[in-house]
Amino acid sequence: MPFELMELPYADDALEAHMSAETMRFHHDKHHRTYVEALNKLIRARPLARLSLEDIIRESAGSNSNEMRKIFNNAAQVWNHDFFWNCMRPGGGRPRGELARRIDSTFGDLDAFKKQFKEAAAEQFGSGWAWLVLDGEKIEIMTTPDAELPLVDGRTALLTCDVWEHAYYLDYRNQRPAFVERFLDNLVNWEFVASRLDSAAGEGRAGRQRTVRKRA
Ligand code: MN3
Repeated sequence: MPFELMELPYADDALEAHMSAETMRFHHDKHHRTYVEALNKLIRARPLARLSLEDIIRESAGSNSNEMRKIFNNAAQVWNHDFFWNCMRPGGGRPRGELARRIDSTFGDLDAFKKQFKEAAAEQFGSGWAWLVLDGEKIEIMTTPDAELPLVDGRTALLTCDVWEHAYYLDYRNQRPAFVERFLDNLVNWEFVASRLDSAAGEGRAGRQRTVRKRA
């Protein structure tokens, strides 16, 4: 079964005040679609085609083969974009509960988190992604170049912002920091971010319980 382009979880003009329908049509309908179609073409008739998207990414990560690099880049960009669309919703909001507590205890407060995230996103040289991730027990900000993504290092993505120029050039021209600021203030779906933290914490607990049972 070939991979399909994920449908946006909102209308293409739903984020219009901060991300225009024109950007959405280029970014989702053209850029994202191109990654999906390229991936399907590259894996056709390969055993890899039977794997999940995440397993294709793990299998192809770090390969020296040119063909496998192409597979990694396209598979990772499909995953990154699926994740990015889910990280946004019209109206944004504020983190609550455990997520809000973790942000406060790690960064000081939400504003300090936003400042650090924005700085990291601005400093990512060239195309890439800014992330909030769970690494073991701690949450942290990181960036990756090109199509690279945290799951390859065993980190759990909680939030991402696409900082390739195609994500902001139509609306913000060359002003990446302005785009990231509007993203953080107005677009982040914090409930989705919290759900990622909750499920990762659940898996962590299950893993520890399994370990305990094995020892006993
Ligand atoms: Mn993009």
